[in-house]
Amino acid sequence: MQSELRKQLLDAFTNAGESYLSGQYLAELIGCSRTAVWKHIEELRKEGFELEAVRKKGYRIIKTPEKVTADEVLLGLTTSFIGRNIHYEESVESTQKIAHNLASQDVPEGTVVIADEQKSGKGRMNRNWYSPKYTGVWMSLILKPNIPLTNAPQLTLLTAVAVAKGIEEVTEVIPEIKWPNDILIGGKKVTGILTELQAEADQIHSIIVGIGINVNQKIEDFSSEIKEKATSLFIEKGEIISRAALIRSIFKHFEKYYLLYLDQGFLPIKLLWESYAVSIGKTIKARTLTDVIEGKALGITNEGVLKIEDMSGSIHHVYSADIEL
Ligand code: BTX
Repeated sequence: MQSELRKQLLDAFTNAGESYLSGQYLAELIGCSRTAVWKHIEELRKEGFELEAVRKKGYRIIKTPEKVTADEVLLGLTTSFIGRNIHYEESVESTQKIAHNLASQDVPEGTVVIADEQKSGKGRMNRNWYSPKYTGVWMSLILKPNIPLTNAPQLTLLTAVAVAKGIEEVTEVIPEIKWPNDILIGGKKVTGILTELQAEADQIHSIIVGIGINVNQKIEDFSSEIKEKATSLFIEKGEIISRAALIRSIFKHFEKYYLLYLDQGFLPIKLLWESYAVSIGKTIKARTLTDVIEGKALGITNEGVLKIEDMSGSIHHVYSADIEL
């Protein structure tokens, strides 16, 4: 995890924008020696940040390394708790695994695990999630909401809205959400969300929300298995997208909607979710663990449960399923 000093230093550069900050000013602001400031600046340089140093003016950051390390994400982050505590690793099996371990060690809510590569990224029902190096956002967010266990799936829908807003803000491409956890562009999957729980009886200890976003992959980077159904932001927008900027935007929207949800419940999130929903009003096929239901998707309930009207007019409530449009 990042030291408090490093966080304060990056916050100072975030607030300074294009202005220079002197070593003396930074030392006083943070309450450390000028040597300590200098040491952190050298470490940022080693990580790939370019800092301009001008005599009598000080330092400013002129280029960032375009990775998704903690420093890269923290520079410009405006949240108060979502994503403030970042556990970054270049390559992992799955960020979910690490987040589960951290969650049981009582880390603060909003702690996030971010990796540049996952060697065995997980989808739902133990499916694989393809997570190649340096091209995507692979992260797991730890939440500790005081909500009933049965409401936990609502956080998948909330996450989908925050990710959709982040994608829209950073790329100007408007994605669609397919209930419950897919984000699509032009009918192809650009994001998957995996929500897992640590709970006892009816008490949630932690919710681990895994988010996988295809950002800078080219078409040829996808395996033949998923080529037809997957896309990336690069493919859709035609330019390289900053993964760190995308992560910061998602954190910003997530924190806003999460606080709204804790305060007012699911209803305001439902309305936001509906504005991105693609399946509503269409004939769909829902594969649950035990059943296949075909019919018209009527919408979601005030609790986030999908309602389908089958050919005979019966209404089904679907809590978890894979949807085919
Ligand atoms: P899902 O079960 O809805 O989707 C998995 C299916 O999606 C796979 O069976 C495959 O067909 C397809 N797929 C696999 N990889 C990709 C990809 N990169 N792009 C598009 N389609 C793909 C979705 O599960 C939940 C995914 C969560 C991933 C995050 S990443 C961070 C965290 N760590 C981790 O191990 N998982 C989560």
